[in-house]
Amino acid sequence: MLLSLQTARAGRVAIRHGDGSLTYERLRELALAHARSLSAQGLRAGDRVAVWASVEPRTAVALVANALAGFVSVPVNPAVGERELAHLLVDAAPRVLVGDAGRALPVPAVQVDLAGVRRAAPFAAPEARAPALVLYTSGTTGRPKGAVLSHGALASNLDALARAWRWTDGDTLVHALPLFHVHGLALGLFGALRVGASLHLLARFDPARVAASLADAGTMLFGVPTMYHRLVELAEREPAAAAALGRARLLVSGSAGLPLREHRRIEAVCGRGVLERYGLTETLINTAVRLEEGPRPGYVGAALDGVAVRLVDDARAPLDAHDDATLGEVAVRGPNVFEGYLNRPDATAAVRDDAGWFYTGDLAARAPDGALRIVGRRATDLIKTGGYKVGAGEVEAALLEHPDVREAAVKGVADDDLGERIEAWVALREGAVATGDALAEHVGASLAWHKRPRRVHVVDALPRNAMGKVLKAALGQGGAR
Ligand code: MLC
Ligand code: AMP
Repeated sequence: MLLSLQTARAGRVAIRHGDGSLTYERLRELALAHARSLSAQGLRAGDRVAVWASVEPRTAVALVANALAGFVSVPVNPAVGERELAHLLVDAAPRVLVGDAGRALPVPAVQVDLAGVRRAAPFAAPEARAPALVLYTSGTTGRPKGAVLSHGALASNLDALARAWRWTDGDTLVHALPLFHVHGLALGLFGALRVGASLHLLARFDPARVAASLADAGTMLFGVPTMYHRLVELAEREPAAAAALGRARLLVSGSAGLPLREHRRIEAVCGRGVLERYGLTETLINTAVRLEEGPRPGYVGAALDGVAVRLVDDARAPLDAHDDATLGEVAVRGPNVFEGYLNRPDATAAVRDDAGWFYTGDLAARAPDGALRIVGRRATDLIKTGGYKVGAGEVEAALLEHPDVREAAVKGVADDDLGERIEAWVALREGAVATGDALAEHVGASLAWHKRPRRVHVVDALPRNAMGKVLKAALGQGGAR
């Protein structure tokens, strides 16, 4: 069972948010009551339920309710754009949407009742292979795909992480991540609740608030590199923030590589290093630096218990090298690997072979002890910005939908804060007057806010080779305004 919520000590706080908190008992009671109300509306285990993933306790109740009852959660980014939301609702076809989307949608809306005190009967535990989550993730082109993750994948992965980090019910996790991706939802929310820890759910990431929460009772922090970058900038100015970071038992970074420079700055300012772990939406977490090892800047650790990791060449043949130099694509097999993409057997077959190996697209070297060093990825059209994966093709398609745009090309540009920042180059139609800012807004409204280009360069024409293919490497190399 993914979440039982019954093993925590009496009175233990599961979730603290603002001035309020929910104990484990109360969370279970509210979640069971909510799940029973969905059953009364005819929902059955295996049915999909969209959850408007605003960061607040009622979202946690909805997600926990689905996990307890076997309904499949499809979390929705509250900053989702219209085009992306329409695609998700058609593709996932949820029976209901839980939460307040603030607009009329072609799916019945249901609210979580936080006031009721009704005892509701528990549900039979879902099977290990039963789907628990559908998480939407971008590819290089096309619309986002729904990765289906099972109860067993989540449970086994969280147990392996708990062992790697000695994560226990004595911990308090400071949580400032979105609740619609693996990092904040699977690891942060479900992970904390599975081990019986407390979760301090912050409404949004703000470095000062994170530091205050660590200074208060937090023992561990999960963050993306952009968050650590902003935290170290604060800690270098404010000794109290540095002390708060230093007090934490465990600082973990993932979703993108934490640059060596930031590792060193953090250790220098607070005397504590950051452990990295490496994962994907489709595989959950594959490798992690263990607590006993201590920080290991540049490395994401060795395979988690139960997970098989190998490096393969371009023909997907395994490479034996453990020399920290030979590069191969990371392939993964184990109970953590997803069930496939919803409605997309073609896309699933492209990334997972018949023997169950999942091909990540990430390039890495392997040290003699098995620790991986991620050095890049195969597809340059995949951008990681602030820890979010964004396909260049998806942003280009959104730009091309704007009536003023004739051609568009998008790429990631190195950025100290975001890792990569999305930039776009567009040529306008005859007589069109759209500004770069207006086009960026258009993408934000159509897709999700984090997918908007931070800068749109309006140019006369895109650089192309003799075959007519856009030369992305040449973008921004002069000529572009
Ligand atoms: C938001 N804003 C809007 C808006 N939506 N303004 C106008 N219109 C809209 N529709 C506002 C916000 O309120 C905010 O304002 C401002 O825009 C900036 O928003 P942003 O640019 O999106 O945020 P930013 O500061 O750049 O965010 C940095 C960040 C964020 C680190 C907080 O990138 C983040 O949360 N990243 C986490 C990504 C993640 O969880 N990845 C995991 C993927 S799973 P104001 O005024 O409030 O600042 C995975 C597997 C694994 O990768 O291994 O984990
Ligand atoms: P997503 O599809 O959003 O789940 O992103 C998964 C991708 O994030 C992986 O394929 C990696 O490229 C990247 N990633 C996650 N964790 C790390 C890490 N610790 N170091 C480098 N890249 C990472």
